[in-house]
Formats: sequence, structure tokens, C-alpha cells
Amino acid sequence: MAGFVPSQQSHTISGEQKDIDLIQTTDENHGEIFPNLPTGKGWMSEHLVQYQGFWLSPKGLNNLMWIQHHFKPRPSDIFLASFPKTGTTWLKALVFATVNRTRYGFSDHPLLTANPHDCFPFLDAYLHENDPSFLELDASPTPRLLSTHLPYALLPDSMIVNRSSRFVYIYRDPKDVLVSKWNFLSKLRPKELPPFSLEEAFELFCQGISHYGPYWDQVLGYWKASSEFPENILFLKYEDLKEQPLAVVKRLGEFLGYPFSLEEENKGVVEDIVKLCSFENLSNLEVNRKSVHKFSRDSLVDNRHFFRKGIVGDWKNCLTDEMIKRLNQITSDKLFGPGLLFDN
Ligand code: PAP
Repeated sequence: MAGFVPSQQSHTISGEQKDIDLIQTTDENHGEIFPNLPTGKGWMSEHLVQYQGFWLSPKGLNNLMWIQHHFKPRPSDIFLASFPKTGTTWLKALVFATVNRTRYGFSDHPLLTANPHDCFPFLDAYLHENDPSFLELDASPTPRLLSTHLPYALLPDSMIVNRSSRFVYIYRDPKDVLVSKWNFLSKLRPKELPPFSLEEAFELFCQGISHYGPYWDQVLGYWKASSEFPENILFLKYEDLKEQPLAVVKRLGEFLGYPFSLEEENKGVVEDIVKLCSFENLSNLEVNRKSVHKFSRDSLVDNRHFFRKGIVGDWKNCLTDEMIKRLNQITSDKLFGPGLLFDN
């Protein structure tokens, strides 16, 4: 089976927060490893660090080092890359359902009892060679489904040089990304830190200071790579997925090497996948209302936080005219490529 449903299931909170010393020790030491990195204000942690032009949490930097040194990609790997809050959860569900569609019926599908992040884990969830989950990653069947928020420029050569793995990248109107991210992180922000206003988040986002940002630089990195290597990188837009889910899922199947046959199309398999992965369906499932996802040994998130509104244009309800103007200006200055702009 592609993906990791059995052992990455959602968890209840009790008893999970243990054994985090190794990760945290390295976090605390990041300043010694990279003593001269610029720092910026964090959204969820005290600060972010700037590494090769991109902003990461200290832990994100630690994870990157792990990926650089230990991760061994396989030619058959399928990667989902995204900036946070651009549609990762949704696309994980769609890819998982597409790739595994001959294995499961739609009435007892794993996505009905497991959060998409449980089926399609983040690469840096497997942090240590001595950790059993690392062995699980190594032993897992082909194709492995793995996701990352890392910018293209920071991916290790081993992931991109031979150009045999496939990447699916999703991006979204930065105004909705900002609103979604601020809402999400406000819920997860440690109580010890002072409140974090939307105005403050907006200012940092515009300056590029947000996890895996600047947002626009990340989008451009994958866009350029997908223009250069279209067989390896599929570049998708959240808004297109909302508008034409059937067409996008068919394209996804083809790109991933799992094209839908005419018979499947006639039987309505594409529609079934779209329905299974819809916001309405996933957000109402018990697993996504009541369970918790364990991203790593010390990071737990209520599944319900991955499903907020799931619409295009919520920014109209949240941002001032001035904010909208400034974000649109940055977007039109930076995302100059054809098809990269947004209706607004
Ligand atoms: P992540 O980076 O934490 O994984 P991600 O899944 O990329 O988050 O983005 C979450 C957004 O996708 C939320 O948007 P909102 O805050 O504007 O509502 C979430 O509601 C939305 N989302 C989640 N699942 C779906 C879905 N099935 N269809 C459409 N949108 C969805």
C-alpha cells in the first residue's frame, strides 16, 4: 500500500509527549552550528532563522539537516511539496485516494478513519535513525508518499538530481494563505507567548518572515523547476482545484503514473475520489473532529484545525483595503509568470 495508514494513526493526547530530548537538544544547539544566521520574529516559536534566503523555525532547520544527511530517496517516491496552508491536507487525501484506488472500496476507505496526514506523512516526521519510525520509512512499500514544506532550493540534491521522483506542488492566493495561517497558528501558539495579532502576522508575512517563506520565493522556486522539468513537477493551484476538481484529479492521476481508464471514468471513480476528499466529507468525519495528529515526537495537532472554511476568498472578510493592496502589489511584483496571478 502506498502511504502509511496503519502505524501513523491519529492519537489521543495522553502519554504522547515523551522522549523529545534529542530533537530539542539539537534545536537548542542550532546557534552553535550556524552562529551567524539572521533571526526574525516567530509566529509560533520565539524566533525564526534565515537559512539560504528562507525562514525556518530552529526545529525546521534541524529537520532540514536531518533530511540533507540521512534521507535516501527512491526513484519511485511521490513527494507533495507546499507552503503551509495552501491545500496540503486536501491534496494529500486526493493523491492517496488516487494512487490506492484499486485497493480500497469507498465505503470502508482508510480516509474515513484516518486523517490525510496519517496516510501521507511529512518527511521530517522520521527524525532519527534509531527511531522505529525511521526504520518504518526505510521499510515502507513503494511508492512512498512523503510531503515537505521545504522550498525547492533547500531540497537535498539526492531528491532532485536524478529527476526520477515525482513532485506535486500546490500554491494558493497569498491573501488566503495569510488568513488561514494566522488562524491556524493562533490556535497552536504556546500560551506562554504573548498574543499574536493579524496585523503583526501580515507585516511579517509581507517581509517574507514566516515558516518556509518568503511565500512568493517558495512558489517561484517550484514554478521555475516545474517549467524546466514538467515530467517531474506538477504545479497546482488551490483555486483551480476548487473550480475544476475532476479535471485536476484526472491530470494528477496521469502525472503520477496512475491514469484513469475510460471504464473508471464511466463508473464515476474520479467523482467518488473528489467526493471522498471534499471539505464537507472530511471535515465531518469523527476522526477529523475528535482525534489528534502526531506530526513528530513532540508535536501534536487537533485534526479539526486542518479544516477551517475551505473556501476561496475568505480574505475579503478579514483583511483591510490597505492590506489587500499591499499583498496584491507584492504578488504582482514577484509572481510575474503567466498563470501565476490571482483574480482579485
Ligand atoms: P497544513 O499546511 O497545516 O497541512 P493545509 O492543509 O495546507 O494546512 O491548509 C489548510 C487549508 O486547507 C485550510 O484553509 P482555510 O483556513 O482557508 O479554511 C483548510 O480549511 C483547507 N482545507 C482542508 N481540507 C480541505 C478540503 N478537503 N477541501 C478544501 N479545502 C480544504
